[in-house]
Amino acid sequence: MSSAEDARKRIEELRALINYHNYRYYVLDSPEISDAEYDQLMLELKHLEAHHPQLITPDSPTQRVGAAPLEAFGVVEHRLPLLSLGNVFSGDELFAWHRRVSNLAGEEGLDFVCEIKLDGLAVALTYENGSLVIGATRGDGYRGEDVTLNLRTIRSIPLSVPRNAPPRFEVRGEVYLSRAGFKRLNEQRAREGLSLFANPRNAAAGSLRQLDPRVTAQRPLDIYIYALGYAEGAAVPDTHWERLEYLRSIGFKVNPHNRLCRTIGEVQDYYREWAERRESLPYDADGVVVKVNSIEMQSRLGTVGHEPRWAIAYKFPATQGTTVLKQILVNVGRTGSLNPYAVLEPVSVGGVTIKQAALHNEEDIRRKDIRIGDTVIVQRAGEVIPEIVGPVVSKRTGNEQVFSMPSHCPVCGAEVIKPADEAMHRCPNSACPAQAFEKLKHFVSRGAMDIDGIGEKLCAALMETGLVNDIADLYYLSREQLAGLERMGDKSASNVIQSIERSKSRPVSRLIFALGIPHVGSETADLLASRFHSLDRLAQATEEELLSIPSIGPKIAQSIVAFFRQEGNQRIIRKLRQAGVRLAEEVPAEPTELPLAGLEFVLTGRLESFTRQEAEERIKALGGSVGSSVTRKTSYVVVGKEPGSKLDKAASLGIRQLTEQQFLEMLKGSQPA
Ligand code: JCF
Repeated sequence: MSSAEDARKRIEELRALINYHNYRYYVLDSPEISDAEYDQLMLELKHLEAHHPQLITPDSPTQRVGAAPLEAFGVVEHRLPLLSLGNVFSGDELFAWHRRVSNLAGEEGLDFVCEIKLDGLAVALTYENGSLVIGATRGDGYRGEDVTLNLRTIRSIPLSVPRNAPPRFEVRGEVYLSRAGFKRLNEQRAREGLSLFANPRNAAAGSLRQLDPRVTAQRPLDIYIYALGYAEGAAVPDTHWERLEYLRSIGFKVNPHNRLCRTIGEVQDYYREWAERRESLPYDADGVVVKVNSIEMQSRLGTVGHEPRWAIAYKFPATQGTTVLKQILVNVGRTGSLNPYAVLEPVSVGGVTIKQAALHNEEDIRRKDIRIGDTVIVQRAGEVIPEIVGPVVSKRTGNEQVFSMPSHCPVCGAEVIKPADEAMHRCPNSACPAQAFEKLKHFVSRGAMDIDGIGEKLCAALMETGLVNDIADLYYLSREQLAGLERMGDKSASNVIQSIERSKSRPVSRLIFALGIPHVGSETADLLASRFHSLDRLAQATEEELLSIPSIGPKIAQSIVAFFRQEGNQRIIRKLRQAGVRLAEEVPAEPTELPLAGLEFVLTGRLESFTRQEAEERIKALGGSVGSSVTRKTSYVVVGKEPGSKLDKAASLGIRQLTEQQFLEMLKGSQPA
């Protein structure tokens, strides 16, 4: 056999292998080989094709990207029009559609195929003799744009299909971007200073309509095939459901969540299920598509205008709406962060009226170019606070105002600071009433001290009446004082007093979290409690000591030290102690848990990083002990400048010696080499 013949064979083998692994990875989402092994196959194929260019075919997996940019897209006449769908928005409308269809269909029992409706854009793919030849957008339904070169870059679109596929056929599908892909793309664009896409749909459309296929190839586009358009030269199944199964069997990516439903009740169930679970999908879905299953019945029902009678889109409640941004106000958070939010002209989105939306921080507002007076797109998802997607720039009048953060705290008037390494502006005044209020709310909340019966309203009343100025004041309230508040009966006052009383014995981890130390969340609080077992020990911890705890970095360590150094916080802790709030765990600290437990140190000579007393304190805080003379029990001798006779003694007994540097390392938690 000639070497050219060998090459041809190997090329075919490699193409089949690569196509198979492509399919495992991009269609089934279930790869069988590593990326490196895949790359190796691809490399070998590219190498062989480079030496035998006459063997390169358009459906080779090496040929997905490679074409030069186009001047413009060509026009593709669709052989069968690409239809759009009529919409229904309620169960009643769905049932009305079902009645119409059933009346036209006569006595026959109909079944239905339900699909997730993706928010992307429709395309038609034509295959001839096993190869993808044309890919086109929907356009006006009759004539679309030829985006073949771009569609070829989508890895879940097969460039070739098995030999048993019809000689000529067309499939339809929805090209989309996952939410994660969209986020990545926009983050990259933000880094490069480019304008952002408003949503995954726009991003997918923009990506597919690129004249340069190399740009499209960089975008994480994907596709689900939702129908067979036509097929020539081979028999195909006569129900929509079986056709989808068939398309899946010849390598197309078909949505696994499709369902065959026997009754309209089952259709309704499918809709309810996915309306509930839509957020769990990795892509945006805007409804479900319901189709009559029988193809014969589909043609009998026919179309009206662009819309088939035999299919309907049952839309999910909207998640986006547009409205006017009236004002940007600023809230002061628990740690003094200035949180901007939008005051909106009330708008109903998916049945919920939205009046406010989160704006995160100044940088975010600037990046999205949101201005006061703008018409904006608002978005709501599940239970989370509504967000502003971006402005509708075409609606600008020129009277919109660029927002900037206030230079002074809107509550206490202190001058605002903006740490360079943080996104948020801050009010640095820890006595700011806004901070006190947020701290109080946090302190009593479920995950913190969990004081039943004290909610936001009572917190506000307690502060307004001056009964409570800081969290510790809670423990000095009397039943009479509480009962004297508006809308507070004797009974509720007693209940609140009881809840406050009960909260005194919460675990120390809860208390640490409840104090609201910046950057200390509940997990960090647990960690600190298991390490120190007492608020006093935590309060005495140095930054180095805290840093020696795995998963505590400089930001948290600094924040803790700064918190306990503040006079105001020390006073609050004294008041808590006085009131009988539990500040220490009953279980004594296990000595073996501390890094220097059981080790005795002897210091000799002068240390540069700290005084002798500081060094001794540090050793003790980590569970070690300090001896005054070197004995056989001494674990380490720390040798400073101008050491004394202790060094000689250590040498004669063979005791380990540490330089100051090694000692410092050890305090940080690592053993000396
Ligand atoms: O996922 C979609 N957006 C989608 C659109 C799914 C379908 O089954 C469709 C469609 C548009 C028209 N079917 C038709 C007939």
